[in-house]
Amino acid sequence: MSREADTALVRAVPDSFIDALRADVGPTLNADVARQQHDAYVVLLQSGGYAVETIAADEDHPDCVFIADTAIVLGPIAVVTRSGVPSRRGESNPVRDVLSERFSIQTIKPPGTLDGGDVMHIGGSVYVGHSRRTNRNGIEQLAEICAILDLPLITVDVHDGLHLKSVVLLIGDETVLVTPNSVDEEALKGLRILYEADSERHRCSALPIRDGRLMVTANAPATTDMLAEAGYAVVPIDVSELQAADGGLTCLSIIFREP
Ligand code: CIR
Repeated sequence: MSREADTALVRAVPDSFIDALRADVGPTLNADVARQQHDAYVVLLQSGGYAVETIAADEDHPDCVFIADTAIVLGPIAVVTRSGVPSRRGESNPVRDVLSERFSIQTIKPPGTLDGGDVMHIGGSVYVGHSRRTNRNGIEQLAEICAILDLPLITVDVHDGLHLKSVVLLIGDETVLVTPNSVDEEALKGLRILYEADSERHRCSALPIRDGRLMVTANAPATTDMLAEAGYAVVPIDVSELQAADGGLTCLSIIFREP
């Protein structure tokens, strides 16, 4: 899992972030606040032992900071995705350029759609969310890529959440933090499940970092306490402005081990 990884690829916040996609209309987004919070996220990754590489912001793509949706790294292969939302499809090119220096590239082609936020690599298996953003054809293309790597692919139906990793988060070896009643949990059998507090439904995001700590969003104190009691070395971080655009901690970086 990510503890063996050593590079985190991130993307800067554009001024156009104020036009980022979001399910619910809320107060106007603030790009400066998002940038400060993103900076803190980068510092935390660096303190956790990652070399952080930053791709410049793209003003034509308000959601570009959510870089994890554009590509996933599976061993020696980087899969360049094809977003389920057309306005995000142009985000991939510079990410592909950076990853192609290190990995062999596979690309999801039409009519397939796949967002990186729907793909989770746990131990010897890959889990993919069938969601509003990732369709059956995208999953079939990913299955062909996983077959090259001899990795079983498990499909998880996402009922209530943008992406699989909006509601199922890898927080440690074979352990996931799940938003209750958000996915078909049958698909997760064999994994240890901890649940997000009901009072914080869809608020908590978490990301394990290389030094063994667990980054957790600051807006979820009850879930954070539960995780601390379960033995996790939690480190809260405020990314509320990025969450206001439906992002979480996993979608802000592509973490990989240098080949
Ligand atoms: C979107 O709707 O695509 C962005 N505003 C948020 C993407 C968040 N990505 C993720 O959870 N993997």
